[in-house]
Amino acid sequence: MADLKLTLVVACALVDADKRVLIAQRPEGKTLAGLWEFPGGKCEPGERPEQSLIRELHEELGITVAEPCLAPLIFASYGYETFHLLMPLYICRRWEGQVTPREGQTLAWVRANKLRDYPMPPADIPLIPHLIDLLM
Ligand code: 9L3
Ligand code: MG
Repeated sequence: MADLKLTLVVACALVDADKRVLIAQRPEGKTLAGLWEFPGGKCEPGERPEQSLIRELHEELGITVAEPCLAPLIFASYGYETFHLLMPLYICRRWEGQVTPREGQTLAWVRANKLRDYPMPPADIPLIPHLIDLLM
């Protein structure tokens, strides 16, 4: 297999008081439009992954997360045609501000054992059992 560019993307499972997880449906015009994902995005050069995730959560959802509230759970790894995606999933149970879709996404709070009802990008799907183990 050809050497693919490694892309680090960070993602977060926000968990509410009822142990439901936030997923976001990628809007029209973006890659993977229509699929439901754990919110997050690309880690920019020079950013630590936690800083990227805090930035992405603020940009996409309007919330403020303190770094100690991010706990790493598991890494996803997926080979797309043109790049190799490496994606740590963090859990976050505390944040400030109201979760608001700021980029045209549709949001859903879902129990971990119902996540499979939502079509997800291939990188996100193997993360589901880890959330079920943690939350159910
Ligand atoms: N991606 C997959 N699952 C996720 C996230 C946040 C991102 N949970 C993929 C979609 C894109 C790439 O990573 O191919 C970069 O994400 P974005 O910057 O378009 O959100
Ligand atoms: Mg994103």
